Amino acid sequence: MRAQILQLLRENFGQYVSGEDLSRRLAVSRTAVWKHIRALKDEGYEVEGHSRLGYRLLSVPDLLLPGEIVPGIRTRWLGHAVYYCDEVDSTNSRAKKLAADGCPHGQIVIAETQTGGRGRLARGWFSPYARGIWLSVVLRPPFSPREAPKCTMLAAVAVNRAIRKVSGVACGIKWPNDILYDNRKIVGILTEMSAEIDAINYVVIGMGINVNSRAEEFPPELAKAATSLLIAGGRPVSRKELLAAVLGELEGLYDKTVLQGFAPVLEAWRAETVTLGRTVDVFSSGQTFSGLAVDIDDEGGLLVETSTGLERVIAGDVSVRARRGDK
Ligand code: BT5
Repeated sequence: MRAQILQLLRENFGQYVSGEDLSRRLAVSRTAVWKHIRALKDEGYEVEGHSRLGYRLLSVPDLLLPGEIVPGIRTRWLGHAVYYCDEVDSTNSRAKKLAADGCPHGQIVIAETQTGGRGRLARGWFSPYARGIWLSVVLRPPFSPREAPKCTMLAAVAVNRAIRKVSGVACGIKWPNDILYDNRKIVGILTEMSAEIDAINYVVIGMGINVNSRAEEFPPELAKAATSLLIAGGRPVSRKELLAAVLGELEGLYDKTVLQGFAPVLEAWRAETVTLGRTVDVFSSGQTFSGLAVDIDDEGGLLVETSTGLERVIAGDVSVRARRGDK
């Protein structure tokens, strides 16, 4: 009901729609209309009421409220079930609970801020209010559990494409789960899974995208390592548009992967990575070594040529050494 009222006000943006008209078209009492209007105002919609003329919408909040994002989502199945909250501990933790309770394939969880946003290995993720996209998607893929880590690569390619389309900012993917601009992190991805030996129950892909944070808003420990699309492109980016594009790209690439396997994802990943062909320092399972990142294998493992031979890295952190002339 609220969504329908909002839709009618939106269609007549800035113009009065009479309370009588709203109650007749939606077959509810004028008191019910008034209650929904009050709830919309509480959410941050600026609605002016006039005793004779009715209601008019003057501005919408810059939030990822379902009423704001649903009209822009053009997918077939991804993001049709939306769990939105103003604040949550972690969208990934919430998505895992929803998945365990049987939520549909394609469910998404979005929050304006996270109080306990997570990276890998219990690291934190800085998630300031309404400045980024803090998003988790629940998938129930037919892949074998061994293939699940490649969902991170799938998401990285999809997010990178969406960023380029919506903001024009060209970023690079760093193995295994970051998107960088100017060697600073703009996106982090965290894939978590519940599986039996031979089948996946669900995969939750969490994506943190720094969209409109200003440089001075990052905490000191991230000041040199993190950036946002606003800083990179020099202008604010619509979170709503970017979210819709991320979901569109993700759905397209996922559907293709179900039909064709991960080869197209790996190929796209290779074309968009900043890791291959570079000297890297690897920190993996308590080991540290350096070498030339030469390729990824079919499982998404990173192949690094060291002075003692070829090493295969399946998990860990990699830092890409700056080249002479890099900023
Ligand atoms: C990641 O881990 O990069 C995965 C981050 C995933 C975050 C999303 S947000 C929605 C969903 N819900 C969650 O709870 N998580 C996901 P990792 O590679 O381990 O990197 C973590 C490190 O990145 C931290 O230790 C910081 O150094 C750095 N970091 C933290 N917040 C950042 C930010 N906003 N931008 C850039 N770097 C950040």
